Amino acid sequence: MSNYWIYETHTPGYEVRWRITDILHQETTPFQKLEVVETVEFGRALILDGALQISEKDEFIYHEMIAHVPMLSHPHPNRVLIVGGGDGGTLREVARHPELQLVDMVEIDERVVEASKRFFPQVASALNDPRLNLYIADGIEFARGNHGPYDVIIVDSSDPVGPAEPLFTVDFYRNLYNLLDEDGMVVVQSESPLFFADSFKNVYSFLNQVFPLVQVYMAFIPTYVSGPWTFTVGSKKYRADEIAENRSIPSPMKYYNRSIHKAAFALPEFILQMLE
Ligand code: AG3
Repeated sequence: MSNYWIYETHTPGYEVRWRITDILHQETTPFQKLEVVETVEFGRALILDGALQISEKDEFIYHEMIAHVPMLSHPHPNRVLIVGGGDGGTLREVARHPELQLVDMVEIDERVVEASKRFFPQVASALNDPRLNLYIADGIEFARGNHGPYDVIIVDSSDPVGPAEPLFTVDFYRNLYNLLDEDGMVVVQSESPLFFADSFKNVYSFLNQVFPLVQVYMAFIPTYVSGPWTFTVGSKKYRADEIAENRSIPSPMKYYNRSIHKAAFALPEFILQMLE
């Protein structure tokens, strides 16, 4: 077996190493360091600035959960905005809803889109969907502009260091609020409640400053820092923990189902206390 390892450093006290068989690609884009490696346990993986973003084996969990929870709790998600998400995984799941009429995606780093098309064709599969308008642009600038209105906005960013840092601010969420229709909702990938507790708490408190209804849900993502991962929804009208009555669930799914949708909103005590 190969004896190559890559190291993913999460905090000064916690590092994960992955045995890899190959480095398929490495480049420094204008925004970040981008690597594609072949891991022994999780298949091919995309790494940005040293943090694993997608692995072939478990990307379905993150992408199904970030997409279908808002897409199915909204009764008519016709117009959707994805901020980030350049690999196309979130788009792939959003595109499975026949209600979708238009999806704008704003990704800052064109190289992520290119790398995904080349190395992760199953993830990038919807990047040629005719309903998609892809903007290679800064999400912060885009959100200040005159776009929308959207029914659902999904913020599929990397961690709040490097290019994604300004996406974790109250000003940005205020702008997203303005891009949403009067019954719209936004979901933000809000990091590990254990390792990035401050980011997680900030997202919750910032969204609460802007939206009347804020709800947190979780999924277990083996390749992300220690597993438990949070998503936070800011909504103008609909509860995110309820599937809208008129909607039917696309099939097949590999993680998401009706019970998971409900159960994902059940939070452990220590997380509830973090939100007080
Ligand atoms: N976006 C969230 C990745 C967060 C990973 N963080 C980490 N490993 N420290 C993933 C993008 C997938 N479309």
